[in-house]
Amino acid sequence: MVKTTVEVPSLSKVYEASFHIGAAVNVRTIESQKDLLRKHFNSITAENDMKFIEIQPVEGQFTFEKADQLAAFAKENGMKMRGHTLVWHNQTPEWVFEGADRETLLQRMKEHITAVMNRYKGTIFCWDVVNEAVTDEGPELLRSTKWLEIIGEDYIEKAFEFAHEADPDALLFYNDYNESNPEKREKIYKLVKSLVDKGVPIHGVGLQAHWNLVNPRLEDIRIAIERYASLGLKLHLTELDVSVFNFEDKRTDLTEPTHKMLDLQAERYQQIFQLLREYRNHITSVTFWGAADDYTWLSDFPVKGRKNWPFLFDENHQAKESFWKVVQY
Ligand code: HAH
Repeated sequence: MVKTTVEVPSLSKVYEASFHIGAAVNVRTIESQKDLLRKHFNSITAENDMKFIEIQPVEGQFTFEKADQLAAFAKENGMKMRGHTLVWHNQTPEWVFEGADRETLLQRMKEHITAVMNRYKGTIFCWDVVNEAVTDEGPELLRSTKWLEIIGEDYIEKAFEFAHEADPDALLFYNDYNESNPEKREKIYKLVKSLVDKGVPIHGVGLQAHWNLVNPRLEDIRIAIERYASLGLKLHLTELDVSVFNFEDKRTDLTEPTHKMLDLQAERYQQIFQLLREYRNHITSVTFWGAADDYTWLSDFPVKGRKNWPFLFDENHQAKESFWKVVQY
């Protein structure tokens, strides 16, 4: 039997007692996915529109228009909003680093953080203050970036201090991907622990959770959750998606997901959410990096133009098998 819309429960209501359910959005999807977002999600994150290059493309010229539209959408619909992101090596304009010594760059960092956080005070309850500062492999802990090169290792704690000064009520997160990989997990742990030990105002770890049908292993996800939770910080899944392509799957010709993919995805989502429910005392927010399969960044990453179907809702915003496995437990 075909399930009709009325019988579909609200995802965020089902999870109300456990954690917020979020979606990454942009100015197009708050229109095209409006009904779906309102029904199933009680939190949003700007996919791109609050990144440095979008908000301050030229020094001192703040372009808040798109970010404002997203913040207004959150307010109108009584949704929470996560802020993404203040200090990152990507999507940051060149001018930020041009001719900068340590003091100049710290000043530019502070001005940006203060302006952006002030504007969304009261709307945005938490910020990914620093994104992806840790290396994926090799002996170095910190990724080689202009922030590190020009300011030095304390650029991370400075970012958190500026953020805390700008909005003392905001929850401040360190956010990263490959967060469940054992080698990178220990690096992230080490970095965050050093911040906590120094008394830096940090309140949570964001696990991006860009996962696929088999990787990372469920057991590695569990260990990562326990490891980060042992620091006494809140955990958010900040960018969850489950790619239907495993690393070795090189097909580029699919116009729809195979039945096998969708079955495996449903089973995977079931296992993931069962695990997340187990850790609901630590995990307070679970955000998908999109809402439905009609729009996902994965259709351009890592293979440009290869369509992907990573969410609980299909291209027509209908509940997939994965959805039912997540809400029926
Ligand atoms: C995330 N990086 C970013 O946090 C987010 O801002 C962006 O929209 C999409 C994904 C994940 C990532 C990457 O950008 C490059 C390599 C690996 C992982």
